[in-house]
Amino acid sequence: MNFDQLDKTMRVFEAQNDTFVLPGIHMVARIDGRTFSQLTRNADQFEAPYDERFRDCMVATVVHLMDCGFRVVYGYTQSDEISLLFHLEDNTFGRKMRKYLSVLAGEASAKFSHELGAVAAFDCRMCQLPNEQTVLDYFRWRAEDAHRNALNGHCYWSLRHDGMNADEANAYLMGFSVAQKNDFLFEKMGINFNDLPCWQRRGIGVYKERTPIEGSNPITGEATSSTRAQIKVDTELPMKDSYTQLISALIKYGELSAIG
Ligand SMILES: Nc1nc2c(ncn2[C@@H]2O[C@H](COP(=O)(O)OP(=O)(O)OP(=O)(O)O)[C@@H](O)[C@H]2O)c(=O)[nH]1
Ligand SMILES: [Mg+2]
Repeated sequence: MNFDQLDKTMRVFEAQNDTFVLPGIHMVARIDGRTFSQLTRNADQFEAPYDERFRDCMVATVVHLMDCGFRVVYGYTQSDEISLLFHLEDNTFGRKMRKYLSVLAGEASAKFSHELGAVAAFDCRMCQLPNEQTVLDYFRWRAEDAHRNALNGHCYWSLRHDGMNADEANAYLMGFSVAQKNDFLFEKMGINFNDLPCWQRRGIGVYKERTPIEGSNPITGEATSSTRAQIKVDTELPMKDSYTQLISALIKYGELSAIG
């Protein structure tokens, strides 16, 4: 068998099971830190439940992923996960699934490790969503998960910082409802959950925002005005209907307008 024949024969084994995302399907990739419970526990420089350096590494990774060759209209991060919403017409790699999964996991792992200064890896999965409503539900789901993580994390770590071990803290909180957790934080720990930083309770969004720029024509001196799309890292994401409207606008226009 010459090389060309061998190449043709072997390509079949490589590509036979390739799958593609159908046109008209919304894509959201979720990229999640691999065994980050261990990473954050072993590297004892991280504060728990929330660490600002860890957050900044995650945000830098989102910004990088939004500019690594795909058409991403919204990035969202909370805890050790990142969700990326692609433009409905994104056609990178002909929508070949394995390229999205492997490239995004690889780019995220490389960028985060570089930011952190230690080896860290991410996995990646793709949600294929049939319509705009399921995209909106997806992001509501992840925001509610952020809220739950924040409440549970603050309850658990306030007990740990108070001297309990992991088993004692888990046993103490066993069976607590959401209301009881809020009451516990407020009455026993002096923490008003609603006063905690918004980025911890809701996560962080990244998207393009178009802003006006005023200038002047270098030859005539006349005033000029144009617009520029800039990446915005939103640490004060809105809630409920306002959040839904933000994501709807990004689905529709691919960016937000700060012009009004
Ligand atoms: N200390 C600290 N830990 C964090 C922070 N953000 C995320 N983490 C850790 O990241 C973990 C993320 O949870 P998971 O993704 O469910 O756990 P995992 O160990 O990464 O497991 P797999 O994703 O299944 O590989 C949390 O349990 C925390 O331990 C932070 O700001 N500070
Ligand atoms: Mg993880």
